[in-house]
Amino acid sequence: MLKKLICTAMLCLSSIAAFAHDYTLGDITIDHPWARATPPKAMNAGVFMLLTSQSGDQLIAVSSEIANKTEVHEMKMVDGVMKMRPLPAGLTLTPQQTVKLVPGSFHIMLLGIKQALKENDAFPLTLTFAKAGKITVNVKVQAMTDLTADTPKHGHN
Ligand SMILES: [Cu+2]
Repeated sequence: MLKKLICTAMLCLSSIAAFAHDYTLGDITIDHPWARATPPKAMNAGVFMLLTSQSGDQLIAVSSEIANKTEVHEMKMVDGVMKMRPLPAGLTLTPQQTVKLVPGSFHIMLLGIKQALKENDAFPLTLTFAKAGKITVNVKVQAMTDLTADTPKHGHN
């Protein structure tokens, strides 16, 4: 149901919403990992998904062969400017609460991507959780022209 709500908000095509694209690892559900398509010379890209842990966990590492570096970021207002910064200890998953990695909030940042991300492409991303361990998910690339207002701008502290 959550996926449907999220996809409606992002004006997903119904074919994307219908695509079975969930993963489970231990008691963690990873729902609809996707990345926003990038312009041809882009250096960075954002990856989004919904994470739910029944007993609580911590996303401590992320990696992908398509980027030089991969970080978990949060977005915060600093002096009236929205900035993103890495979460050094990773992302906390509170028991039974869905953590939404969505544009404008938490996200996984691919830094130094080796190629532009094109709509309908897919690539592997490995997530490591403190308790549940490791899983590699397939990230779908989607065009998100309706959400260009929060295209990642990098203001790393
Ligand atoms: Cu970022």
